[in-house]
Amino acid sequence: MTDNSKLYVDLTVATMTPSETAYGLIEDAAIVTNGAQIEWVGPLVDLPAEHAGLTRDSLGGRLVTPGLIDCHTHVVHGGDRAVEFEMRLNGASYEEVARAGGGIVSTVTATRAADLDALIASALPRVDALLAESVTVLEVKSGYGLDRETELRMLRAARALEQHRPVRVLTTFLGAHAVPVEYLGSPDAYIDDMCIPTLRAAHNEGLVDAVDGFCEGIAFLPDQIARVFDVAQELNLPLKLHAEQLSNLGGAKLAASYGAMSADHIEYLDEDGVIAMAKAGTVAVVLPGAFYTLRETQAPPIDALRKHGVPMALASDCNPGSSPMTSLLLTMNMACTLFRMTPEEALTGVTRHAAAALGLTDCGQVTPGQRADLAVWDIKHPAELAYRIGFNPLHTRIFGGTS
Ligand code: DI6
Ligand code: FE
Repeated sequence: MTDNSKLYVDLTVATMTPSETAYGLIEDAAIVTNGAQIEWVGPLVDLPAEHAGLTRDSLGGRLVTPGLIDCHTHVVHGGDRAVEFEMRLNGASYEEVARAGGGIVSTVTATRAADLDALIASALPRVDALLAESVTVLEVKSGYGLDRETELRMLRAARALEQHRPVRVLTTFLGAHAVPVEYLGSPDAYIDDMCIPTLRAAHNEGLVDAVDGFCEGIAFLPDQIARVFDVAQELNLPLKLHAEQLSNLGGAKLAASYGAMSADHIEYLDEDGVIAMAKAGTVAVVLPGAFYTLRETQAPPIDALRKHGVPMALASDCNPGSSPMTSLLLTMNMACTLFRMTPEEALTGVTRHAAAALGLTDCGQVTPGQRADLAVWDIKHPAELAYRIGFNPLHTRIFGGTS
């Protein structure tokens, strides 16, 4: 117990720790934080004597959960794609839009045109929307630069978000996101001559926490992704992969064979791929915002993921093309309504399993030793978080012990 200690009482806590009770729920609970860390959690009646003298901060019977974690975003990018949205509504498919030079490539043009300050400024309102729902950890990908300078600038902008807002940012290098126009028809040359050297440069600058790719017919084939992964492994960087979003190229299997932290999207994943992920401990990151926006009809294999015990995380996939969404609460609702995930799976997906998808062990649960990243909600039961649509019951967001 130190001067930094705080004692919260009059609360229910969803610890999200695996336990006998759903959500790891503890009623009539107390939480002791010590600076940026959680020191003690449990029923108030069990509060150790050493903490009993602390001033009590009543949370008025509210529900406490871990601060939410958005483990897959593209919040840093230039421009928007409202016109493409309109094109699709006039009949064009996502792949047709991409092949016509729209899609990812049009965002690349806008991102290349934006300087560092512009990238930060345009990302901040999106970050603020996520933080307003208690997000405390945010993953941000590059992948709209596709040239050395712009990829580095995106990652610098992502890192800079921590200077502008109380949030922890993890950066992911996604150079293998799309083939830029100057390499059109030469994806191998792009991978070898641009993507890999840029990854090395970004790593040298300390800008990369993980490496990702887009394994898809309209992007890169498994052997091209593998070349990027080989370099990432040489640099000791953990891996993630956009896999099986529009078709099944065996991306999740490839990711699992490299011991990747996560395979993301996975609508077209088959049971073989699920088994490979289970064996490798690769987290499934489910992205209902993209499924919804693209009006996809093939849902990810939730039953098979459950059957084989693959942890399921959820994320916004906030990006200007396939998921212009900045709400994890809506993401949770969509996962329940569209994929029949349970509200408990949904909340686990944006807390404990989202942490696992990022390789983090110090957040995503309310347990001693974890960071004091907490959300205080004006609700009684955690199922309310996934149940409502367009309603934000956040009362207080606590980041590293500070509200
Ligand atoms: N899959 C997606 O859904 C996003 N990226 C990816 O690899 C879409 C990116 C975009 O359309 O801008
Ligand atoms: Fe994505």
